[in-house]
Amino acid sequence: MLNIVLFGPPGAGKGTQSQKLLDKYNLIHLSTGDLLRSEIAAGTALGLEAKKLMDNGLLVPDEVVIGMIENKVKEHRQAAGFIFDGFPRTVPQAQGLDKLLQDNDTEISAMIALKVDDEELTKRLLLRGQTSGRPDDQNEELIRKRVNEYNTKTKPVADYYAGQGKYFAVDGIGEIEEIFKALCQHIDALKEKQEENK
Ligand code: B4P
Repeated sequence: MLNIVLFGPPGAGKGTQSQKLLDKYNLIHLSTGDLLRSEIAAGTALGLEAKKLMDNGLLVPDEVVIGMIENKVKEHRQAAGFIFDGFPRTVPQAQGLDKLLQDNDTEISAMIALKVDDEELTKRLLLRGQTSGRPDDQNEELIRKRVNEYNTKTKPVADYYAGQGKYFAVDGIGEIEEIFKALCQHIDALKEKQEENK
């Protein structure tokens, strides 16, 4: 299986690039942000709880997102692989994901990080906020809080995968197509390696 963690701060282009990668590599897209927003739209108890945190730029508890991902991985046991978008966002989530994949006889192939500076992130998210209607994209203070959550809780996840020799980074600033090409180069190299080891 080809299991990719697409990593980066809020607004780095994870969702944008995931959509393109799915089409090319026939993978299942698991975005915890999207899963949480569907819970909110459906008005579930989990959604109501998550909404309070998300609207304030804070992370949702680890056990909630790990549980959601577990259900989805089990639903798609026959998949060619997964793109994890916006997950894991903390080291305990990364550990939970490793265990879950191990229980399903697979593992993370690589984490690929999109590198974008804070000023560009703020600009992109404020722009998206003009049309997305997402409460967490509406003001600069909230966006900075999300970036701060990323810097304190999420960044260490990169070290976690670097420790396993699975961390790669690409420049997330520039044309969407160019960034996509850079991601594909890494993924094609991984696929080749998997073929050689078969
Ligand atoms: P997410 O839905 O994951 O939101 P995001 O990080 O804001 O989005 P993303 O990074 O995918 O957006 P994209 O760059 O594609 O999370 C939302 C909230 O849910 C979190 O704050 C948290 O509360 C909660 N949550 C989710 N997962 C969680 C977890 N695992 N644990 C705990 N809590 C969790 O797009 C941004 C904008 O940039 C778009 O408008 C796009 O068009 C634009 N863009 C993309 N690429 C560009 C480029 N190259 N140039 C210019 N603009 C570009």
